[in-house]
Amino acid sequence: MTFDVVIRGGTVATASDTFACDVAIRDGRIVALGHDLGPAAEVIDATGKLVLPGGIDSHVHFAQPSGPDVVMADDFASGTRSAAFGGNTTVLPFCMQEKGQSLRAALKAYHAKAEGECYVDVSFHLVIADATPQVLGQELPALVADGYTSFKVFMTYEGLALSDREMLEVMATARETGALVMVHAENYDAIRFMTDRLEQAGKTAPHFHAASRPIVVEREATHRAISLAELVDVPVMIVHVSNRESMEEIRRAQGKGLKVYGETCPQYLVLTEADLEGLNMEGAKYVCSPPPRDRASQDACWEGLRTGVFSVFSSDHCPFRYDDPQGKLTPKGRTSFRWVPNGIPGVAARLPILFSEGVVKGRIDLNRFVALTSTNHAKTYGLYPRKGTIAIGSDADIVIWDPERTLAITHDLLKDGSDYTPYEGLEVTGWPVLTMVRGRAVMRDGELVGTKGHGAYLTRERSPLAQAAQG
Ligand code: DUC
Ligand code: ZN
Ligand code: ZN
Repeated sequence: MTFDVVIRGGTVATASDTFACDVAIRDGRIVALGHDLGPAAEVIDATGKLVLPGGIDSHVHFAQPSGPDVVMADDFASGTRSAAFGGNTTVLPFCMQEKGQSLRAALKAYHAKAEGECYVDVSFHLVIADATPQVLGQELPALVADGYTSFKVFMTYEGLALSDREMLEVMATARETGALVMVHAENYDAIRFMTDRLEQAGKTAPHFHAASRPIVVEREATHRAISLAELVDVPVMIVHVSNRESMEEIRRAQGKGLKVYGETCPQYLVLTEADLEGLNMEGAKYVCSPPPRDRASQDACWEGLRTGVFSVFSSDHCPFRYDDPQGKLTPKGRTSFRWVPNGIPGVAARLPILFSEGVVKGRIDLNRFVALTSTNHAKTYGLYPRKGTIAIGSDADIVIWDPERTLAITHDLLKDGSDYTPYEGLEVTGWPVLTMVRGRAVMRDGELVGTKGHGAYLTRERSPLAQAAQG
């Protein structure tokens, strides 16, 4: 029987094993693993390369309303294109509810933005900004049943921050429906207090963004989120963790047997607060929340990745153009860091950074790399084993990886809609040479070869982590 594609001569790595083996694909799925598998319409030579499950980035933002006069730099076309250039085959963007809006209306708008536009597969998390009885009692249970099985809640930001009571209500709904709650953990009042004080002292440059939300602000909120989840007896994922104190809160909870999970991101491994100190407004390129911290925090994040305190490594890709009045250089942002759009691009740089800084430098092994960039995302968010592994029956979502290619990251390699990368000049070893989504190449040797619209919307199962809490 002829296959559509055979990937020949590579070294396959999953979250648990590394082995020399060919991969045969038919109708978008992996159908055979082994040697001398037989004829195929296309044979891809992967000699000297790694054959890995495609990256799954479970934390990205595309086409998100970002306030008056500010425009996010990526829509679904450019965001998923950039994802493919970085070796990703599935991304999970957020569908952001706005105050007063129903979740169904928010979803309708996001589906309209994504429909026919995607190069890789996508599935939405829901952001709950308006936890009304209608949303909690009617909409969420129906939407979880329809495959929207994870929600994010914010403890900070005007128009997004939930009170502790609202957090508890959302968590209780998650428990009843078997959904997984993701938490942005920073103390809103503390940030407002610090921001007001800094502005009163004339400290308005971008680098004061970091001073406005120091580690204690994140650590306190992390502790509180975990405590609320403990009260409700529901699993939680603390996203974009930046430092040791917050990591230790998660570790302590895990040690007590609580179902608390953690995520960290590239910016907390290779950037520091000092990056926000560029001349003029240059520091705005690094404004994200939580902010990058210091070397000791980077070490803590590595420890969390190594020891399993963090089970997923995501980009938190949240792109704004720099040299653009609708981006980082919005006129209001020049008056105070308070108004600089929060977020940085990273979907294409995530895998190279973790491979180079992690695998090549001996901090994590290859199987842990696969777990942190792909398998654990699929397992956490209800996509496994369709996604996140190389196994017979799984979707043929594969990245062929050159483990020896060394280059300096430059923005032109990443193909996103922004005009800069915060990782410009960072030298990495390890780079994707082919990204395949359900058996079709999307990126090959730095060229876009896929078609817009090949990326499909994925409805998801309930997270196995969350289902355990039900009942
Ligand atoms: N939180 C995110 O998850 N992404 C970007 C900005 C933010 O605060
Ligand atoms: Zn967040
Ligand atoms: Zn985010």
